Amino acid sequence: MIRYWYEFEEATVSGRYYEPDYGYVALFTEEPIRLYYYEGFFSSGVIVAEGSANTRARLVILSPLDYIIDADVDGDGFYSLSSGIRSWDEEYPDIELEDKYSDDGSSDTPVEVDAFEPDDTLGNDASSRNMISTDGTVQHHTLAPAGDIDTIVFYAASGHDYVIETSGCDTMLYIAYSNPATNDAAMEFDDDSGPGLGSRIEWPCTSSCLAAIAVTHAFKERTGSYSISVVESPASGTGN
Ligand SMILES: [Ca+2]
Ligand SMILES: [Ca+2]
Ligand SMILES: [Ca+2]
Repeated sequence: MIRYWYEFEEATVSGRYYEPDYGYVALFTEEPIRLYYYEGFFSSGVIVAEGSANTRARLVILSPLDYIIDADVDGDGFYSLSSGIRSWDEEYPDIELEDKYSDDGSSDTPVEVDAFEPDDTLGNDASSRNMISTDGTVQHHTLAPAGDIDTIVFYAASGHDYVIETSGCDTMLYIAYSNPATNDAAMEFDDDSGPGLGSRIEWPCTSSCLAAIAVTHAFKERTGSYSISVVESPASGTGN
């Protein structure tokens, strides 16, 4: 069924899909599939295929660029296997589902909101920003409620290297920095270079500045806890 709205149209599916060898699954949309007129592809929606004994697979449309496939293979109501975030552009080769949820620091018990909040945006006032030391001191944060963003800043000195690392849940790590002399701003990003599904960025600072870190969960609908540290060292290169 398709419904038309001012900015988008929504489609829902329902029914059974029969496969000659495996039988059938029931199909339904947990969230309608939404196509904005100004986007080239679907923006959101969740399609579920339900098999016997409550086993389920779902396609979660994250944006016109990416999606996730999750599976509940034992019918316990919890999607334990996931493809992770995939790009539609990668086409659809054999997609391996992995046990991404059980060891990522996420759990069924609610994760507490941490004491650093509110820190979803950088305060204008320096005293309202959360600073982290660059001597490796570990800070413990949570990404809760779902969709939480944690911003953390540190002073970076020209000619020094910095390693920013998270461990715990499946984080995404961003660092934004600027060259105050030229006003050039840049950003780097990492997902899984740290321990487990943690993140790690090695960043050689070439111009002293206040560097801003942002941490989010790789799955915007999930919560989790993580540790973060920043380690400063003299530049390893010889040109400094
Ligand atoms: Ca937080
Ligand atoms: Ca936050
Ligand atoms: Ca990650």
